[in-house]
Amino acid sequence: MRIICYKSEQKSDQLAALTDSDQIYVLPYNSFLQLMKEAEVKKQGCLSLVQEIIENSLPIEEKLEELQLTLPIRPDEVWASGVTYLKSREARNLESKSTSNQSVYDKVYEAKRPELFLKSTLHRTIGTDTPVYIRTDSNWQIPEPELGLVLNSKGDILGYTIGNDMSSRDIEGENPLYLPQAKIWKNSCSIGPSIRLAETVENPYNLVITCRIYRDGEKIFEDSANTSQLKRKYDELVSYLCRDNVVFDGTILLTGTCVVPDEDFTLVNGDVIEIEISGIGVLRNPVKINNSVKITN
Ligand code: DO4
Ligand code: MG
Repeated sequence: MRIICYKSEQKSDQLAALTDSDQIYVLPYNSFLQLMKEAEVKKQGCLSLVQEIIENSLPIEEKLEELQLTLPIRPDEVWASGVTYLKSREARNLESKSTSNQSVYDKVYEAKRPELFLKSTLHRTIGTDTPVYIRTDSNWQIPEPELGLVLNSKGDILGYTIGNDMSSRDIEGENPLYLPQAKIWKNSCSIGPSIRLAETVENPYNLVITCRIYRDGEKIFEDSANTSQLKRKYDELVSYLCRDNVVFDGTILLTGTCVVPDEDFTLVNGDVIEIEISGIGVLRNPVKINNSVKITN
């Protein structure tokens, strides 16, 4: 069972359930947060609440492709995990031209404490079919396709979504202390297109993550990874996020990337990024330069 959100005819956000047979049922909410809260008040899981609602209703006539999907959740914060896959460690060492055998990336990959960072806030986060922006002061930018955990304020994993942790490799490579600038800017994070309810995921450590990039209508990149390659456990990442912290209902925690385009690849204006995760869907974003930014020095 997946949860989506779409623009209704009245242009308001409409939450809906998408069943495994691709039937869509309207839910009486306009955000996943309302569904979460109602389930909590009723002391039941999100899945049983959704099942109860759809049992007494009919599916809508529209097909998924006909709906204008929006963010399936409007998170106050999106956090991300770094260097949780071997592939990411190698990529970070390459971009920072590290020659030591104990770079910060080697250390954090092996350390007990994971690397977690604030990736985005609601107003920097977009859904599917909306442009992600590339920075105007970077010449080496990539998407990072990642599994996202949907959390409540207690750190329970309520669902899984897809995230794109857009990244600037030259800015981070120049100095790891530039991480916030390499990771956070307008439209640098996309989430969606759906949330698969946790109760309906058989094994979250066996999900295929595929990334495809198109330029002028041609596929110029495709690669896949499996969440079985993750070095850490989801609960481990969540427990560090929650330590001495305030975690909001609906926080997203991205779990790190294991798909990295070759060294000579950078995104350009007009590219289209697709990230697919088995059982969740395809998150599709065109790439744009943020023309509203003017560099004065
Ligand atoms: O260390 C920097 C961040 C790495 C990252 O975002 C990832 O591994 O996905
Ligand atoms: Mg990342």
